Amino acid sequence: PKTIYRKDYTPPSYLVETVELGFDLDPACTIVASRVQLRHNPDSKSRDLVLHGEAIELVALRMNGRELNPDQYIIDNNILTIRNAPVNVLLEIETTCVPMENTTLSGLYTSGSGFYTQCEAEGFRRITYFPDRPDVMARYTVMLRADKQQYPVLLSNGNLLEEGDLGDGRHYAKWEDPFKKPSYLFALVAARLVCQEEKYKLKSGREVLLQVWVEEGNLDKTDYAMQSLKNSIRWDEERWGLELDLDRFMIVAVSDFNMGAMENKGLNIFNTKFVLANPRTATDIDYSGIEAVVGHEYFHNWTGNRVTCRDWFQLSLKEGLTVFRDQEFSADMIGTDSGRAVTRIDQVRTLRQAQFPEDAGPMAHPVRPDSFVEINNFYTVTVYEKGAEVVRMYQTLLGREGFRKGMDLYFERHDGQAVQCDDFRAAMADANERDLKQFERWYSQAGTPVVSVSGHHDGARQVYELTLRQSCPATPGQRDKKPFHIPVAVGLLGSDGKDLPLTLGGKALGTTAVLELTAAEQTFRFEGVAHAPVPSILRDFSAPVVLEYPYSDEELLHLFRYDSDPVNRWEAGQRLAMQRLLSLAQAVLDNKPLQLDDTYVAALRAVLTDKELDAAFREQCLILPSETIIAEQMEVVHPQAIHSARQFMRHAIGTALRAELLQVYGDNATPGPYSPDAISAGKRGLKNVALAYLLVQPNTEAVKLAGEQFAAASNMTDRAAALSSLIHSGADAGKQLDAFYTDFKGEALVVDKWFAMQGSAPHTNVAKVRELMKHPAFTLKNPNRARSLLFSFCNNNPSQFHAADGSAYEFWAEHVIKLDALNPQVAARLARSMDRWRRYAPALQIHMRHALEKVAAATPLSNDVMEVVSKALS
Ligand code: HT7
Ligand code: ZN
Repeated sequence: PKTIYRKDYTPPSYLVETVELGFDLDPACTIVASRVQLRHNPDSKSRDLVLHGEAIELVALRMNGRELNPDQYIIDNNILTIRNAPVNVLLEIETTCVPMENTTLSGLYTSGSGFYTQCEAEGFRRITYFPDRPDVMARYTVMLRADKQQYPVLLSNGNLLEEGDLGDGRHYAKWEDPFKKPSYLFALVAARLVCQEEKYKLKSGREVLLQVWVEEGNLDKTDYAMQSLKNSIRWDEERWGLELDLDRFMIVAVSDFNMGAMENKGLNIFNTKFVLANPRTATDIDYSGIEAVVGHEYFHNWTGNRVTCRDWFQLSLKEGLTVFRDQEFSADMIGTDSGRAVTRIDQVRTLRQAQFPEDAGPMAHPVRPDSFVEINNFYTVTVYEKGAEVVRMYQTLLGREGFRKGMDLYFERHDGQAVQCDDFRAAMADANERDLKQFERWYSQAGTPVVSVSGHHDGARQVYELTLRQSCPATPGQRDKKPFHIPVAVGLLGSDGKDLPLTLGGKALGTTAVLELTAAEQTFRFEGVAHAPVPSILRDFSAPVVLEYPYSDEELLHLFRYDSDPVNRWEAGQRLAMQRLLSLAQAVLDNKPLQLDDTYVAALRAVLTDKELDAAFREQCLILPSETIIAEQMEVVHPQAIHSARQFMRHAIGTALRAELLQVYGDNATPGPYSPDAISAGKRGLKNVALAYLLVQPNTEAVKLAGEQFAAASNMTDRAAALSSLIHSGADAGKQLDAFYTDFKGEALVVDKWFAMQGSAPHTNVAKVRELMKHPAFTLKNPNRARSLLFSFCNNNPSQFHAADGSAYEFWAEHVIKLDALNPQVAARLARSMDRWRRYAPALQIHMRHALEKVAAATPLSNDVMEVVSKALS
């Protein structure tokens, strides 16, 4: 497979002015007719007109009214080239495709009884021949024709121009998108759907029509998506001054979908998982996912659609920025400082759980990659989540106001354009008259920087010095790294736990100072510090780095008790836990007795029982670092030892704090009608974490409690948590599992939960997974279902996935290959479960290598999977 390099970018030889598309929709053979008006691009020297096309049949090709014979163009490797084309070109192209056989879910495909499209990143070429690249922006008019009975709803981007009957049982709808857009934002839907709709008044007074389209029977699950959409529209107006530019905005839910959702102009297409919710079927986490994803796709309308990417290497320009925007939206929707901190803690967890490992593994790449084989493999936590951290750092460095000025200038300069990450950085720098040259390294250098800090107190001079050193580990293709521009937010705590006022170079800085670390080593001198303080470093996780500081237990306990920055308060608890988890894992390996000290338990007890603290924050403090996060801290990973250590610690906590946990369990009931608001969700979260601690191992009292909660639950959060606790403890939950399935077998998203809970339970071995795969509800064809069992097992059940005999690796290889034949994008995601194989104990590595080699040798194999496994093996 061919590697594509960022440095090889050349402008398109032809630009497209208008596109008219006609679809005769038929699952077995859809005819696509396109009329494309092109013009030579003066920025290009080439007169070769290049069109992409994949998995489609060319029926006819006319240029400027004349049929082209096969000797007047070349089709090679999915590229159609017309050499030496005239300056003005009208192309008329007829192609066919087979939506019902399109299991890749890219391009035009069928799901259930409807047609749907997914064109990002390179799906439009699976619909028609076209210069399918994001820097070719055009105006689209679309005519849809289909059987009226089967496909009563016909949707595309923009505004509905007309609709009517064709007389032969078929009907049509004509749509026009007034905004020019890249082909990846094209969408159509033809299906039997119903919608919740509402007229909504923008701040300007203009009225817009909002619609949420779902399959019949799901209309009782659209309220939250609609509410989230309205909140998103209002928030974008209020926080950024950005208005919805269309008269109509539609969301469509589809159950077969590769990712979360897609921001097609005016016609967002969503995975049902991020639309459908009612208290009976959806958990608090589902509700907050819906809010975030509805927001995310809506915010793309400006950051992605109005201003788009020049090329796919710039993906983080839209994704990092839009994730940052959805994170801020979710935090603002909660509205309290403590709620905001809880959302931030979640973000830090995701970074450590997924992004740091990616940045240290074979697929490590900069936020703006330099090369790829398959672009679909680069919709990563690095591009999305680290990209969002990079955007957040601008805000930390420039302040909220400065950041807003930068955003305003970005839109002023680039509305309607396809641009680069550098253009965003330039807008931030220019709007604030700041030099952000060095900041570019966040885009160009992969790897997680390490910031090592040491502190020195000079009592005589009343000076406290912090010396910061930065380094960054080598990553594939990048050995030596230059220093980053890192904002490090710091506070100093006195012995009473209060923040000290900070003075640097005679300047008073309040109680949190943002230090700008730009050199390999820098020392900052705080003046007027009478006694040695405890430093609280990297407050609010001000940069995506690993912080090293030789904290003593006493210092961490002090921070865990007093830090005014809730993120660092939580962090101190995580460090205390991590130290213990690592020692316990070593003790397991050395066959030594396991013990948990009272000091730690007492610190946890204090947080658990502190009613001044929000329930959601207490819940976060109670959750121990995951097995994956612990593994990242070990030189050689022993998954069973990690699992035993963590289980031991959870059991010890559950036993020592039994009385307090029971009290908290009782205190945090949420009687009355279900509401997904942050306070209620926080209470449920704390209550259910308490239940999980009480039920680390089966015991009569806790099994009874969980059984009662399961039976009496009035919402899915409590029901699923009770069942999950039972299954994860190893208690006999057969009765509840059957009841759950029987009650919810008609709700696909709940059945996904049923599989996922079992897939991730530590008692589920590979034989059990194979058995579950024989269940009539299991299918590899639906990505949500495949993810629910296979991904849960391979990614969230480390002690079983890494079984000593390598049987689960074989299972993994077999299913990566099977999935690849259906859906390479999903297969490549599963392939990534093995990324960190070189860090495991040697005996496991042998099996892992063998499994990777088996996949690499499979034929045929998609570029998607080939890229992942070959990078893992190299
Ligand atoms: N921009 C969207 C990306 C996306 C996607 C990419 C590849 C294959 C399928 C896909 N579905 C959606 C989603 C987003 O970030 O908003
Ligand atoms: Zn996005």
